[in-house]
Amino acid sequence: MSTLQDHLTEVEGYIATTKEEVESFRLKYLSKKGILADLFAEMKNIAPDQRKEYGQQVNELKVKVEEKLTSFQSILEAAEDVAAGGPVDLTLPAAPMPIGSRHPITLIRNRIISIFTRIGFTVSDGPEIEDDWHNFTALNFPENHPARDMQDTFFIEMKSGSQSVALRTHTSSVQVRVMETTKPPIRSLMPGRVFRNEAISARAHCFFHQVEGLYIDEGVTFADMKQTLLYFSREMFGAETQIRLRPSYFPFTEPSAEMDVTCEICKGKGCNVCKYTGWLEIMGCGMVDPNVLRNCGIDPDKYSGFAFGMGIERIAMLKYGVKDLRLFSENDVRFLRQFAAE
Ligand code: 2U9
Repeated sequence: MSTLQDHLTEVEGYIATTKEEVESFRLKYLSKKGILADLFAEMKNIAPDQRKEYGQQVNELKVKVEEKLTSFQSILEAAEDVAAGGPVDLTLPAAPMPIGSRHPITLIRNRIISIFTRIGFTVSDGPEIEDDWHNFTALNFPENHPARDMQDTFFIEMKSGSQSVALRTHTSSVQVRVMETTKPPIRSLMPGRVFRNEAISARAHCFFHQVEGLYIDEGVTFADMKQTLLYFSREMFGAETQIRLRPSYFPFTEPSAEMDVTCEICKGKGCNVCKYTGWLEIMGCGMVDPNVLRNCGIDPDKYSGFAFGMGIERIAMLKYGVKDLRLFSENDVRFLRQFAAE
């Protein structure tokens, strides 16, 4: 069932291009059996102490609907006059430009960036087409090692027959470039699109978006990583959020872990989003492997660091309750418009 906020979002983003559309919008909201009539009738079921606030919100919606109607009616009438060769009223306001909304992936990416830039992280960018060194070898994926199969890669056919150019499978390749060119301390985030050769379904796609982070300095420890990720989780999912780390394996970090946060929806009690575990897995992390530091020209005896990586789609699905990954890349405006209020 749509909430009052859903209706407000719809009305604010509404655009009509014909008189018929204006009329059906009017009927939908203002007719005897329209949405506003239903919302006013609902008043009797609202608790007395909340009735005043509810009434104000419904009235606010009604005013917005009426404003939209008046504006589109006058614009479309003026357009008809012009089309019929009538006089042009130059004092009329210009037709409103339809304003789009930010994509949910952009919204989540910007939130992640803002949380980490507040504690001194910068943002780095790099190419989507990568060479074998930056995507695999520098990251401690040995030649012909099964670890390379963990990330089904799209290789690019080169005229030379070389198999060493591919679409990046993670943004870690950007981290390698940063490490090769920057003397520590390094505190940087790498947001970007990555590619994996997977069949498209509700839960997998051949491209998705990641944000990775890297912190390298003298004396950086696992405890620094835990505290940084706890800070991130509480900013992202709420001040009461708890985290837990489970041992894992990545070629580029040692030790490695997967990080879970307490489920924001059921507050850890168990619900169908967290599959009744109370926990949601949101990222991988670990201490940068000394081999990786060495490969990038950083002395592992002097410096240490931690890294983490998360899929933006996964976080967006959890935060917005989206059940199908494909919605993020289909550009259906009915889906995208729902994020207009953010
Ligand atoms: C360097 C060294 C270490 C980045 C990391 C992960 C763990 C991780 C996955 C999360 C979900 C990818 O989008 S996902 O499928 N990532 O679990 N990423 S540590 O570690 C780095 C990166 C760069 C030089």
